[in-house]
Amino acid sequence: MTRISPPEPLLKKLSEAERFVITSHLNPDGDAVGSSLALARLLRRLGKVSQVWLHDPVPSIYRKLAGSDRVHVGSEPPPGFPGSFNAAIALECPSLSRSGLEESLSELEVLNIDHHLGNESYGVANWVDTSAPALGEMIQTLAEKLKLPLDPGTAACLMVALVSDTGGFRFSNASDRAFEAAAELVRKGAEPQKISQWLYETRSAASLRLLQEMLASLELHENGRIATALLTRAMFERSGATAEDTEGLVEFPRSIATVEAVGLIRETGEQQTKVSLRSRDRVNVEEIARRSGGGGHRNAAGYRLDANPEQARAAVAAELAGALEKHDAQRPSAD
Ligand SMILES: [Mn+2]
Repeated sequence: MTRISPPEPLLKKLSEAERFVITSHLNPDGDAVGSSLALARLLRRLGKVSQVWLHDPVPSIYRKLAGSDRVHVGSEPPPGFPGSFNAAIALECPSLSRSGLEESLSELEVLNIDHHLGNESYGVANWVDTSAPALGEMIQTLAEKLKLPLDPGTAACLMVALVSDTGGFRFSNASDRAFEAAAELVRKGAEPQKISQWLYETRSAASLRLLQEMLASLELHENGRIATALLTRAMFERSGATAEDTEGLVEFPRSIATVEAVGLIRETGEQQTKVSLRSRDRVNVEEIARRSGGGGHRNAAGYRLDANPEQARAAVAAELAGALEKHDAQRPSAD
């Protein structure tokens, strides 16, 4: 797929404005955190002021990244906002509401940088490249374009973005671009072994107890092609786990040989759930999420559903069965 270069209006804004707020989506993942911190560092190299502002806290596995302790967290604006800032940069937000800070950020000109399908082009400048393996890879392209050399700290941020969005280079977005970007980051001082340890070997004991509970709730549907599992409030209570401990749990049902699509349902309140969908290959779960007001990628998406966990499970299993049927119908008969 063709790489989309940073558009001129974006480069112009980046060079003209002096003080930026950088934000990303709710429940920030490795790409959101790594890209935000890397962009902040790059803008500072240009002599600009940049403040990262996220609605939700930085998960502990990303707190080893330089600058993560300076992220402003919460719905209250950082000091001096909006008067002392010229522009807001939204990363990884298909719509500005995904930041959870839409109302405040609308007071500034917004620059929109994203790699999600269905981005609403809400910025005064928009750079959307859906073939980018991670937003971090776009930030790396931007650094190159601005002729800003990467220091080891920035390279580490971008590596965290790339490794986490490609699932450790195992997902369909682990493209030639992903490996080329990674090679460059290693040359600039990123240490893959250290980063893998941060991302994959720093689980809490509570998260494993929660995993045990989740696996006990596992159900297979459609001859084992679909798996669903639950994370109820009672499970969180029994295991002592927090929302943060759910990171990566959805990958376990997906690792079953016969499973092509997974729905993990997390109970967030009375009659309220958050659904995480995962799929293999060409089974499209993004369509399901988008229909329900959520979003994501073809193989990883999510949305909120007002239902109790078992109701949500039934609904999600039916949606996934529909996606499989669609996938089967599109598959050439020789396959
Ligand atoms: Mn991403």
